[in-house]
Amino acid sequence: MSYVSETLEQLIAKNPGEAEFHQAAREVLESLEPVIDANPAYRKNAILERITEPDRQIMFRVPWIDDKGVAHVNRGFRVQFNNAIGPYKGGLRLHPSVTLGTIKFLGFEQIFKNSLTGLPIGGGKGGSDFDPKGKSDREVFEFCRSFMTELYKYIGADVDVPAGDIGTGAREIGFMYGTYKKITGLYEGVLTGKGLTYGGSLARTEATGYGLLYLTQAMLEAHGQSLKGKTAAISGAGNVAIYAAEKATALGAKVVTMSDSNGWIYDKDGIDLAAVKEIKEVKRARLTEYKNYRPKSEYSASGHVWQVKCDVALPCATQNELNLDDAKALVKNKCTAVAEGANMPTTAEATEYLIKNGILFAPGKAANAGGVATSALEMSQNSQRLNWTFEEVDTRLHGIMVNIYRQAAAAAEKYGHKDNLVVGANIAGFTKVADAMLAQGIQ
Ligand code: NDP
Ligand code: 2IT
Repeated sequence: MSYVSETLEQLIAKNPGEAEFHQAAREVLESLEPVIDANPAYRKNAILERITEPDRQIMFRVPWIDDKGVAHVNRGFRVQFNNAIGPYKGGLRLHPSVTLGTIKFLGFEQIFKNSLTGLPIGGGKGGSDFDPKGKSDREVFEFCRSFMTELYKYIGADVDVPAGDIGTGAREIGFMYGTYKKITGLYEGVLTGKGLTYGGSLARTEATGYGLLYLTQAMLEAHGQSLKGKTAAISGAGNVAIYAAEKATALGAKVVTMSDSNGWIYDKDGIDLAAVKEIKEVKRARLTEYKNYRPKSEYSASGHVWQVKCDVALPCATQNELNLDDAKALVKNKCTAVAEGANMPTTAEATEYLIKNGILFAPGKAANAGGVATSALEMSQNSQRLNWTFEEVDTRLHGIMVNIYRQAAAAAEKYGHKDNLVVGANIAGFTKVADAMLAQGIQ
């Protein structure tokens, strides 16, 4: 049995019930075969066993009291996966579906994504099965404070630096930062995605969505295409989706769909982003309200946005939201590119189908790395006690995304999988971390 198959078999046996982690690990490990074969030192030094086993996984009780005085208990997680190239770095997801397996898949992906940015950050992820939806600000504060009274023990500006993800935005980061500072007395860059008045970076809010489009543009240009005049389908209506839609529009595309967990909107004249921002960012409401702003738009509570005809598809909501049927519809409708704003939004079968059918495919760990890259730029600014301008951060972000595309494309070609960015991103991200692990001995 090959080293990769052996490691995967052990991983599945040792981590039962963690389907998303198995899915992410399988995708990465299988694409590493050519590199593993070419470098016997990786097997000799148990690199695959070590890179798939987190340094530590922390699970804790998070009790909080609601507005009626009733106590609740959620489960908190932080998985510190790998710090070979820098402090653990990765977001905190607050969503009722969160399990240890979810956080492990995200933390594992983060190792390679963070490596691709070229910046010194290791991989980690955390979160809770708490649902911020429908909670008052006071309830969210209670939860965040309780969560941080445990998490603070394990993090620090040079140790582990959490940030936002699904359900964790500026409000939650503010509450958590305040609690960390209150307990430790340290004013340090322990979280990223902070508000601009207390250490946040300009362009961090926009970074994941903008970065997604910078990488998409680089990929299209390498194939003699551009975003100008293209129709784009986007899923999600959160942080990533909103700023992906903003940049896609600025680069000349027309965005015709967005979605939330209840349904999706189709606006053939192009989505009114100011309306979506008001509904989602200000009112924290549902996309059903979009019709009040644009009576001619359509709302659907069933199916996926991928059934709509588009040239470019940008899944920006959550994992496994683009399945084989969706992939078939995209191919049938002559879509030319899929770039993942979310983490692992395309199922394994759908990814294979899209690539086989010649669709340009940018995997999340390359395409959505702009968020964490800009988080690392926020860490730099915090260390320097300086703030850079929006243009400076945005220019660096653009350079990082173009470089990620080039690195992934070059690694794919070098190992005989030209244009396969899944293989290329995994190999390029892995090599740097694995070589750092080799240099540091068996730890
Ligand atoms: P937000 O919470 O801001 O938005 C998430 C959006 O996706 C919402 O519209 C939400 O709908 C929808 N959604 C979430 N979960 C589900 C679900 N289970 N089924 C259907 N729809 C769902 O999160 P982000 O925009 O920050 O994150 C989106 C994706 O991007 C995630 O995969 C995240 O890991 C990834 N990502 C985020 C980065 C960041 O910097 N924020 C960086 C890199 C990747 P509703 O409003 O109904 O909840
Ligand atoms: O998935 C991700 O890369 C994020 N949620 C952003 C992590 C970060 O540390 O900014």
